[in-house]
Amino acid sequence: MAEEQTLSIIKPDAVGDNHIGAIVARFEEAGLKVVALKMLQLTRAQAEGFYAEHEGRPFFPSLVEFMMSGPVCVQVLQGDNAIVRNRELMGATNPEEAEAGTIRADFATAVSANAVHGSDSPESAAREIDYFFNSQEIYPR
Ligand code: DAT
Ligand code: MG
Repeated sequence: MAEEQTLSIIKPDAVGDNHIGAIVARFEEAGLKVVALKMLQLTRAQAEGFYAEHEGRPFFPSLVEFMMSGPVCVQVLQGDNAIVRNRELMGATNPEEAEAGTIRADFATAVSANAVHGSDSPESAAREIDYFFNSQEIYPR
């Protein structure tokens, strides 16, 4: 397995529910290192651009509204096999299908308010990290 970086977003529902620390703790307890982190309020253009792969899907407009509904916390996680590892920690997209003990099982309330985003491939991770961070904002260690 290779040392990787992946993009994680704590979505507006989880930020609003005061779960930033609990979610970041899941990453750190699993051995993933937070090598970049910031809070921001997404503009419509940022939300649409981030989720461009889903444009045209029936849920796209509500997904964009949801992502703009409050501040998000975006972070770069680094570690062995970080992309898959983060997806495992997150659990399934629909929290009703997420395994017990995963972030979405514990903190998400609906598929449309599912607490976290995580890159799903090395290609997505590269694009998504670059979408939110410049190289000077990332502190690999
Ligand atoms: P994931 O976030 O697990 O990578 P995805 O890329 O398929 O899932 O979808 C991106 C987000 O879009 C997902 O986190 C929540 C929303 N979404 C996906 N499918 C949905 C659906 N059927 N109804 C409502 N929202 C949905
Ligand atoms: Mg996805």
